[in-house]
Amino acid sequence: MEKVYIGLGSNLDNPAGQIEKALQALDALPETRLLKASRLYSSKPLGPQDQPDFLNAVCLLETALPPLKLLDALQAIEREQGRVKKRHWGERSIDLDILLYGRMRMDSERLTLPHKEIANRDFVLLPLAEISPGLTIPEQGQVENLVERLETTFVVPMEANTQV
Ligand code: A4P
Ligand code: MG
Repeated sequence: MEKVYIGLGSNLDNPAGQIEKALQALDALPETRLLKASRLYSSKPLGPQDQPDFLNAVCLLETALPPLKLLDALQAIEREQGRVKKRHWGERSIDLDILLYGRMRMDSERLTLPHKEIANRDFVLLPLAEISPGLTIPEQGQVENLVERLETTFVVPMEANTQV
């Protein structure tokens, strides 16, 4: 079993409901268990500004699915929840990214691990620090130090997530 961190984001079609539903779908994957989920964080869109604000969260899974099988499963959940690709960094009903897969490093056409933007995104680092204080990201350092290095943060935590 590997410990895997997933980033969840939504800015369409009831974002809080989309994230809740995706967490349940992740917990229901074969050979996979949801261990922790962060609160929801409201964030300004990164990328095109003419789109709604996002809700973001991260969760920790334990899974026996290998990385590409897990990516297939995430993309199936995205399709199931009606995600339609509109534009790069654009609006979406649900986006599921593999942030970390254990300490694995990988750079293939379909999958880069750790996620290539992990150290630059407040809406990823703040919820990661919430559920796993002291977490180190391979080659990048400790999550709290990465948060300090951000120039600005625009994310605001919502009420506690009672899911897990
Ligand atoms: N891919 C490669 N590595 C990974 C990985 N570690 N996890 C590939 C998941 N997928 C990975 O992604 C395109 C391809 O990345 C996938 O087919 C997969 O094979 P995509 O989600 O279809 O979307 P995209 O928009 O073209 O690019 P990208 O870089 O994935 O966008 P992001 O990074 O997902 O950004 N603003 C706020 N505040 N909050 C957000 O959550 N999200 C986005 C989307 C933009 N702005 C945002 C947010
Ligand atoms: Mg994505």
